[in-house]
Amino acid sequence: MAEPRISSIDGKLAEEFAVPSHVDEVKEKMVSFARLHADAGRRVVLITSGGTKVPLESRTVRFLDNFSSGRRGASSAEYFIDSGYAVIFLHRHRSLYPYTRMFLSVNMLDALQFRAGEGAPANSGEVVVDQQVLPNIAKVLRRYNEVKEERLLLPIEFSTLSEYLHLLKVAAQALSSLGSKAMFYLAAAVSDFYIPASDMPEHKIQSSDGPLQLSMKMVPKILSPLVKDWAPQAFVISFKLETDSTILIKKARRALDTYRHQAVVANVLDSRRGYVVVVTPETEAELILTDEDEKNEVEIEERIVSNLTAAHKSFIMQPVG
Ligand code: 9Z3
Repeated sequence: MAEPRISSIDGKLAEEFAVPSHVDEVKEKMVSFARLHADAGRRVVLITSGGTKVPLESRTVRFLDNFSSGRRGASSAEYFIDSGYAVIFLHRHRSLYPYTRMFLSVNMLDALQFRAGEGAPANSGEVVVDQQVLPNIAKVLRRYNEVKEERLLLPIEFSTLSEYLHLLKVAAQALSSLGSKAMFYLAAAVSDFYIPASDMPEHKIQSSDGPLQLSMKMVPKILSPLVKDWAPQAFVISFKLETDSTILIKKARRALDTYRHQAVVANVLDSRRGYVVVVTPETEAELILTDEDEKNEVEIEERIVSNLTAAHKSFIMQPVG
């Protein structure tokens, strides 16, 4: 039997990015999750969400990070589940999380009250939720429990770029058995630059050594082996972020030409909550929230997910060629 093709990125991943110790355990969880939902005839989406952390020292005191809150990924997870998908949520530790994201601005202790009378011992008495502070809590809790009961959400955390890259690779491998029924929705804001493990100082960089000059390498383009080798039949969506709107569509098209995946969701940093363009080889769909939508608290992720789930359905039905 022929040996599977090892891409140069696989080699680089193994040499320059520390492998997380729990990677095999996570892969097994993903494989059983995929099997469970494939048996139930469900489609599965892997969502990446939040920013990656790039350490500057092996015993890390300092690191480079980015702005991503994880809101795009967390809210999209809810809309995918509502559309009948099971979701692997590969997210940055402590970034926004489906369902709980709605309550993050609330101090938990302000939302709770004692029901017991005055003078009860300090650690006894019933604690109840003040529904004025958390108006949607009952509805969200009910939905969260249904999702848990049906095992529709598999949360996996990463912090560093290395963890992200290795976990994305095993996720792609774990979902490859689903063929075209797997979707990759790569919304995480991934660093383009890193310091290889072999070039990294072990200890904290000393300010007494003078001004810091960093030399960083380019992060290998993970989309390439994902589309070509790890999950070649899957429906793959990447995100393109720019701050200059005049180059956005050109960059999105270039990504599609280079990686030959199915769509790019293009967005500009400042307007990302209200405007995106879903770019495919043949089409460009502008999704825009109106003032009326915003008044009604419509989220743009609902529109993105609706566009992509329809496209995924057609993709699954098209003859393999
Ligand atoms: C995105 O463009 C996401 O939409 C955001 C969402 C990160 C802007 P938030 O988490 O923001 O809701 O605060 N993600 C992809 C960003 C990225 O790193 N793209 C790379 C690029 O543009 C390609 S994979 O070159």
